[in-house]
Amino acid sequence: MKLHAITKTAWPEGLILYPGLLSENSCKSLLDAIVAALMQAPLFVPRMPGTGKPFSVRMSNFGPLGWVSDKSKGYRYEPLHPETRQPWPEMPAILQELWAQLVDPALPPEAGLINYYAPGARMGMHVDVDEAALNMPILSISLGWTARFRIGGPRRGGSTQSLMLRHGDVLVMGGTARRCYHGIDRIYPESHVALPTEIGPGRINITLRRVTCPHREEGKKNALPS
Ligand code: MD3
Ligand code: FE
Repeated sequence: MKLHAITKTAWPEGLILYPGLLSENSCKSLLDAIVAALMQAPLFVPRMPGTGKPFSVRMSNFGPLGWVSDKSKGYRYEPLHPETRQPWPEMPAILQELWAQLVDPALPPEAGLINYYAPGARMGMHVDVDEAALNMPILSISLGWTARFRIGGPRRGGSTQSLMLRHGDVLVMGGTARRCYHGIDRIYPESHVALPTEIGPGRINITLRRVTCPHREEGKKNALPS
């Protein structure tokens, strides 16, 4: 008899899923806040540095800093919307409270990236390294359609695992997971939850991030942790 050893990699350390943590009422009020924010700071199309290839995901932000990307300057955080040149809308209290409870009450999130996935949109495998505060976890909230999320290891091309992210789910990535490759394979109209008509069909993901690092000098972006 032939014995097969199937080595299944465990989830990366520091990845915590809270399925359905947000109640339907919380999801609804968060979606109201998102609709209001998008009136002030409309979704923009981020572009790959160098090639200018557009992302299929459209974005906006809450908070003092917003993640943006364009052909010439690439991935970075900016205090102003790239098209309106206005500050990003304020971080809703519900997001600030969630971060204080699950991540850190002392250092509030600086960026609340709003990702909108229309049907067919996806996000390729990448690591999030545009933050100086690489040791702080990232908190993500999923709304609307279900997504198949994929996470690998710290290097591109290693083994990966997938998990479903559904309406109301909260995912926290700290520790080892914070530096792992990840992406969204596809989204599914699995549930009956519909995003507000002002947004359209599909999925919204909010990621809360600490961007600056109080203990690290300015301009030393992406410096290795001490
Ligand atoms: C794991 N967003 O905005 S959220 C991103 O669903 C991003 O829109 C995906 O990846 C989305 O950068 C995934 C979950 C997530 C966010 C950041 C991570 C997982 C992560 C950073 C490190 C490891
Ligand atoms: Fe990411």
